Amino acid sequence: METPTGAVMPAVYGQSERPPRGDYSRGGAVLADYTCPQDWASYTPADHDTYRRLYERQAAQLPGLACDAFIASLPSLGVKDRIPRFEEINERLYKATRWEVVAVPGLIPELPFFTLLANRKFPVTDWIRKPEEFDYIVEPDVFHDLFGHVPMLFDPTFADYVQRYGQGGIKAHELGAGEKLARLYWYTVEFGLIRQPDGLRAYGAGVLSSVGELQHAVRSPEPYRLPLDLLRTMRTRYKIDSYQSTYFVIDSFAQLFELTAPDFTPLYQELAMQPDIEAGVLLPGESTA
Ligand code: HBI
Ligand code: FE
Repeated sequence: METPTGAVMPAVYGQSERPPRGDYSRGGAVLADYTCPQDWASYTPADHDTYRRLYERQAAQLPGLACDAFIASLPSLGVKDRIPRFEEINERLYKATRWEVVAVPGLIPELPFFTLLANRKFPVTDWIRKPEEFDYIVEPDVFHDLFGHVPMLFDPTFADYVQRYGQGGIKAHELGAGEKLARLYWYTVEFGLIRQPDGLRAYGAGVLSSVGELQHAVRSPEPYRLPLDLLRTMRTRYKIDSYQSTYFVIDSFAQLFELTAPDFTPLYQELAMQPDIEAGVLLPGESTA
């Protein structure tokens, strides 16, 4: 599939083999870093209504399931009854943590993705799911990215973790370890859980933006919940189109930030010698929370 720079885009995203959904040419409006203007005028009344309904349903679910930082920052997303303009969110986000939301046509290859994060730019897909996809969509759309990811970027410590993750991702890409590091992203930024004094809560965007997974991740006795550990987490495979059967739990966002301080090269060397672990498996001696 053609891309702005003429390179052929790898069709593998995480583990989905399908070509990405989205218009990656936009008549030349997609730049070499895969960002493009948010095509706000292209949204239909149905698109705005889908966003309004998704926001209303998901926001009603949050008390007791979403972490305090997420609930405190959600109002900073701004309008709830239509798809926000990214530049309106950026006025508040940049003041809070010097991050900004940038529009992309959809999933982008790992190096441009890591590079945007390393520059405190969060790539937000600017199209929204169709009404018939209301309950589930595999690929990240504007609701998943805005509602799921952006409120957490208002937390200064978490915001620094995501930038450091991006910096580490560029190095991992050079070492051929992008897939291992992608698991750390998956089990923290996308599906991470945090232990608060008042109990377990979700901070991962994939959980927070999903109507069914929020209860499953935080309340269900089914999935395993293990303490976040770099090696264990980066050995653990994941599925992209079903609820997770393993979640990783942290005690604080400072713990996440400190975790990414050291150079991961020796970890990648050790990982290369250890077999992957399927999700939904406990190793001998491990116990689930
Ligand atoms: N592209 N737009 C977008 N959003 C993502 O979350 C994303 C991506 N490309 C790759 C990717 N995530 C993951 O494989 C990263 O862990 C690399
Ligand atoms: Fe996401």
